[in-house]
Amino acid sequence: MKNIKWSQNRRSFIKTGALLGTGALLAGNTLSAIAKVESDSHELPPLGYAYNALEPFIDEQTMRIHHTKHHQAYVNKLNETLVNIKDVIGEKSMEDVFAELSTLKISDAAKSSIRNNGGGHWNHSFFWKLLKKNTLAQGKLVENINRDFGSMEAFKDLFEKASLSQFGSGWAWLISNGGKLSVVSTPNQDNPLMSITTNKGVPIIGLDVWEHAYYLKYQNKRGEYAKAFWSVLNWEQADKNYLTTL
Ligand code: MN3
Repeated sequence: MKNIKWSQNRRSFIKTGALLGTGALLAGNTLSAIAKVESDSHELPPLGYAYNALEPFIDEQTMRIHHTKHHQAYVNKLNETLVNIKDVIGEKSMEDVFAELSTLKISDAAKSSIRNNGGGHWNHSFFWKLLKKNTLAQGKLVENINRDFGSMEAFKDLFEKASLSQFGSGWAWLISNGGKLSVVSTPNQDNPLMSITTNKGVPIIGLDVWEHAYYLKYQNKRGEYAKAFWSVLNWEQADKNYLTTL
């Protein structure tokens, strides 16, 4: 699951160059300084579907604000942090940086930003891909959910409980450790890839249980939102996520 790179974004460099144009006549070193920062920066990924595509289970306004305001803010703050630590981060993938978070030679403030804003960016990028109506629960993942939890109902029950019992903001996860499935939760924007968590594994399914993810439609009823999640979970994507861990 090395789908998000710290230095993924070469398009920004090209865009910046095009924007400046040949008439800009910038000194070479100024241009290369801009390009360097830009090439290390992340962009908000497109949702890949309309903001109202998950209605009535997740409403259009929530999706729009969640994607364009909340996720964008994580991306912006992450980019601000990366400017200062790019020599340490280099070409590492986000996943590798999460795995090395405890031992990276960066300031505590930068670590905290990677945890919150890097985590926020990764978690939401992962989450958007997991949302689609009317997909069929089938394949290896479903087979092994039955193997590891006894039944689909038992798994869903456990996952909903994890969503509810995460105090304050956080995420509920289905994770894989070499194929073995378990349900965990993490606070804030932590995720199971981070060295600082006790619930390590590869995320297969994740549910954002921050109030910003559901409050407009569900208010305080997080349990109803967690139940509605099954109607918009993209099982095909979840199965793909799982197959990479076998
Ligand atoms: Mn969120």
